Amino acid sequence: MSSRGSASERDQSGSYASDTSVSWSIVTPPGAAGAIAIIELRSPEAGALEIALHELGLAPLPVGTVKLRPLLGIDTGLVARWTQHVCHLMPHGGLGVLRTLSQALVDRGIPLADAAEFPEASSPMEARMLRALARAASPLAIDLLLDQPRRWATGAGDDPGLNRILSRLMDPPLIVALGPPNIGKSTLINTLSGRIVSIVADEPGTTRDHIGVWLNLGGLVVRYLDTPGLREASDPIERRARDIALAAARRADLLLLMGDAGSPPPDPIPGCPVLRLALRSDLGTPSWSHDLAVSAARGHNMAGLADLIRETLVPAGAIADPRPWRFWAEPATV
Ligand SMILES: Nc1nc2c(ncn2[C@@H]2O[C@H](COP(=O)(O)OP(=O)(O)OP(=O)(O)O)[C@@H](O)[C@H]2O)c(=O)[nH]1
Ligand SMILES: [Mg+2]
Repeated sequence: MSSRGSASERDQSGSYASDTSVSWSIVTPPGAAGAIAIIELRSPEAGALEIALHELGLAPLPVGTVKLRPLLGIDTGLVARWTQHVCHLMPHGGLGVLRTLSQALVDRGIPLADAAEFPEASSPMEARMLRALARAASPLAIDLLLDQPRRWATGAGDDPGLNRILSRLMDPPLIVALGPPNIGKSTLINTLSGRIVSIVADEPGTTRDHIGVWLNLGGLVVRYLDTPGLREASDPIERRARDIALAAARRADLLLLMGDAGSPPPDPIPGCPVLRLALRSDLGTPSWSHDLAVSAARGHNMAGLADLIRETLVPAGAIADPRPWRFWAEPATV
């Protein structure tokens, strides 16, 4: 092929890098049970896509046309030429078809977009790892990601539960703080973030809307939402604020159910991992059972709270687990 080296050339050089400007990626959602998948061929270079389509055995397709075509002898599907630089192949959406087509594209010298983006990578898996490294939210992800090409090369299998936990290192999990008014919820978010993000006052109903920050808890980056105190809302603004808090709680990866020595035990909320926290512990600790007592104003147990949250969301055992981690979003294709 004029625009790219063959697979055997790449093998001999020991490098995955090729001189093509055309790359592909799967743009339909990973694992979606759709009847049709979309593979996007893309090139920043005018004319490169024509050559690639020709060499894939696809007849010329003017920009703006969609045709039903045989796809590399593997499937039949629509081919849509959106622009000079973008063309979509739409095979059936089964994982088997996708895997075979993806491999055929790589065999014909058209790299996965990751590999095109990281020509210094020595394998598609390493290119994929480098891309993940660039977007990982948590510092704790770095060493794990760097070790993934080696782990996958061993042929060991991954584990869905472990994948789910470790995905929290890529996309920050959502933590929602809930509790009655005037117990120190906003003081806690201010202390955890080291700055004033939420107004504090000795008056119930100070926080009227949810306030969010990203926090780095010992290497795990989380999204943390402070919410208005939960109470029977008398006016519409407070009712709206309470609804917002409860809606956020339904999406949370972890709920912090809070109270202090003077408040009743937090109501259990089914379906989401929960930590029960006693705030303002310098004024006394509640009789209801709690996972940790903290005083944000006095700085008491703040490091313990960060450790507890991190261990609940991403246990140290998951970080130390030697198995490979499926850290990418699209189906495993190469
Ligand atoms: N003694 C003591 N007082 C605290 C502590 N944390 C917060 N407070 C005080 O408790 C009062 C309420 O604090 P906030 O952080 O505004 O409470 P909140 O739960 O966010 O209140 P709402 O926004 O109304 O729901 C303020 O006067 C704080 O200074 C603590 O650890 N110890
Ligand atoms: Mg508040």
